[in-house]
Amino acid sequence: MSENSIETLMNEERTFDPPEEMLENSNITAQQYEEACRIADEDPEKFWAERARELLLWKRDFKTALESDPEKNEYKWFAGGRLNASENCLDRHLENGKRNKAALIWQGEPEDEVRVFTYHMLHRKVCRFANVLKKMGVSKGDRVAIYLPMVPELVISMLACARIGAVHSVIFAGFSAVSLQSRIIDCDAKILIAADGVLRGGKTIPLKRNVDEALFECPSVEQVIMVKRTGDEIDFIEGRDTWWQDEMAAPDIEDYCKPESMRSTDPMFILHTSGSTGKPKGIVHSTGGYMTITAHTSQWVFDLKDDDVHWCTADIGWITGHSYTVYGPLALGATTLLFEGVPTYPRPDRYWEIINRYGVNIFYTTPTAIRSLRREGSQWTEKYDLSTLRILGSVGEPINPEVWIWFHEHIGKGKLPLLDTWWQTETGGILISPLPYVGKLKPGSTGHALPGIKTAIVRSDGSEASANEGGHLLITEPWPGMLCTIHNDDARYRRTYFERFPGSYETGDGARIDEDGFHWIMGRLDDVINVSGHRLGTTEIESALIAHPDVTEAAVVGIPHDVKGQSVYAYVTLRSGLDQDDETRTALCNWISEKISPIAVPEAIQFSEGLPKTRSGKIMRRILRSIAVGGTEFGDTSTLSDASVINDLIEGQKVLF
Ligand code: 6R9
Repeated sequence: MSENSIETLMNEERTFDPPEEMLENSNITAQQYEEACRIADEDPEKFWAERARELLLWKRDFKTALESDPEKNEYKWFAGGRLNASENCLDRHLENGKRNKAALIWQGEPEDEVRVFTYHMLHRKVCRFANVLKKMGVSKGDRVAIYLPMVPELVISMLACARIGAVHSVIFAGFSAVSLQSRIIDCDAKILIAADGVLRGGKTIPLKRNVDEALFECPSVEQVIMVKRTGDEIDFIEGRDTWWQDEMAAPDIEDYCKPESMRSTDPMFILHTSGSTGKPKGIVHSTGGYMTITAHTSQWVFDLKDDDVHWCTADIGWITGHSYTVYGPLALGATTLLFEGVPTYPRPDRYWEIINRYGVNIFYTTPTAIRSLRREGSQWTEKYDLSTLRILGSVGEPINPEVWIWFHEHIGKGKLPLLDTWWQTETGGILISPLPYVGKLKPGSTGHALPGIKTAIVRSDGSEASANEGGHLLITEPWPGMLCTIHNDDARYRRTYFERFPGSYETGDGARIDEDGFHWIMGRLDDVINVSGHRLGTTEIESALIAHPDVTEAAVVGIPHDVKGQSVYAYVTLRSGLDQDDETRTALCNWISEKISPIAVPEAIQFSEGLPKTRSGKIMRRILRSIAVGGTEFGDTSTLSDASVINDLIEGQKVLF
């Protein structure tokens, strides 16, 4: 069978209608949606220009929506326009009646630690911290690295950078010293903002050691501003380190800082991608395009109203937290919730307790979190009244239909729209997603591309795939919020995203579009397994395994096979207390044969208690592939959230063969 016919065997047929009673008050009705699609088709630039003007405060209007140079793959959004992201998220709300409403609710890991900032309070803190940065000599265009846990100072630091036009580069606090160092060096940061430690699952994890180790070889960093979180003893390096609270309390720091007038095309931040493959890329986003896509999608996809409490559980060290904890909700003047802890501590009801406590309206999370909570059982969800919820969202990896159904049934009570949103660090905001009150939902599908976003599925030779045929997912027209480049590596930017399929942006994901125009993401293309010429998406097999009542988590990889080219190797986590024996293996093989096809039946099933995941919850298949073939070299494992699972997996593999 030719390489071009990526086959997909997933045939999910259940559909769910949007709740009609909500339609009336929604930000976008079915009719408005049709109209938006029409305008966006006829004149996409006009569509985006209208959205940008409607959603943002421009200090100077832009001349053109898009200036493009396809030769260089340069796409400049809203050129000539001037704005400031922090002013858009804060100042303008002070004058429109929101001064005293909650902008940010922070729930610390300890249940009694809560801090609430009104727009007035957040504005004042951001201005003061912006003045601290200025006093340290930070100016427009300088890079500031931020290595903080999920505390309010993280949000304040980002907005303060945006206020003075400094480019922030947030580095996830779970990263090791090595990852921290390579990211700081890559962006050449002048200042580092860090904390003494992190509270996680009832423990404290030291951070300052990583800082000192990383800064051994980061000559660009002049000062380190330290936030006190755990209070643990740290080595304080006089002259280089200073305390956040001392800097903020200094008598010469004023309460107001004028927002810098930024060009729409000026870089706003750098964020390194998760590093599941190769050297991390410093994705650069520009101000006007990025702010437009985050505000736009918050308003349309999440139907966000300014009296909503919006909770995105993703860490801010990841793009989802940037766009949907910080910039999107604050640009629209809503209340955003920031949670420091983990879903299962002190009990597996933590998420549901928080939703109940703060009356959360929109809840956006990851399949990994939902899978782990599903594993704990639905009894935890039943303890709380979750009736304030209006919209549920999922992001980051394919959500298996069974997990979707569980989330929809137990949290959405069988009626709330559950939106599976597809996007990437590079895209800035959501590009493919259902809208909550428009059209049907299909569990496991990310729905249609949003108005103004054009997608295509192509075969390896660039020809368009037919309906339901899997292939490369491309975005064929530029959109606001698309990355401007890879920091310091324009050539890699062009090579990675535009070389293989000229004229389009290559996402690196495999997908198919069904006869109704719904997108089904099959996972990264490097996760596709080719068994006897049949291309099987890892997701499909994993979804089928997870649909088995005994299984809570599964990951599959391809391993070389003499006859079939590749065969399927499955890692399976069973519900607690079940027998990890050959009988269960046979049952699972029969199940796969029945649910997908005999082609997809795993050659080997290894039972495992945990899987290697990045901090953002993505399974590192590279490591699983290596373990499956008896390998012991795993390359860079610094992005793993828990490296100890590797040894257990190696032992498990040895027993199997
Ligand atoms: C936002 C974010 C991007 C990659 C992307 C894809 C996977 C994201 C998904 C999804 C299936 C979804 N991905 N959303 N896969 N369904 N709804 O996750 O950004 O960390 O850059 O990852 O995540 O493979 O290419 P990022």
